[in-house]
Amino acid sequence: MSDAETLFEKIIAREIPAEIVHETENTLAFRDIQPQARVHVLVVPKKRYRNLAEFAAADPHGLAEVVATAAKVAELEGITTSGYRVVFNTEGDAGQTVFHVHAHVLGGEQLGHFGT
Ligand code: D5M
Repeated sequence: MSDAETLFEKIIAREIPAEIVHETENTLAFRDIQPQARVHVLVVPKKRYRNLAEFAAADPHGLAEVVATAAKVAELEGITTSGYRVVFNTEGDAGQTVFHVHAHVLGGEQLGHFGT
């Protein structure tokens, strides 16, 4: 893993602004600056891992906390019943651009279906 700081560390440190919607001891949830749905929130662990693979291998309990925070965000946003999607873009083909693992929580409208 590269040691280069990402902008998410700066958001966690409150060095750059973000619209924070929820915080726990080990996670932070804030609105995506380029929303792809009416509700689009990112959930990050405060400790940095490059991607889902590194996070799952090094800290499965932390991963469970991030997923639980994603579910909490859905509850706070009022989309638990209407439905939502949780996505971890991982590396190049998935279009990961920020190499501090994050879950996208998407909902608040009918989402495009993928798969068959
Ligand atoms: O997702 C990275 C996401 O991070 C992408 O949807 C835009 C979002 N982003 C970029 N800069 C910011 C700031 N400053 N605040 C909030 N959200 C931001 P990826 O899965 O890596 O493509």
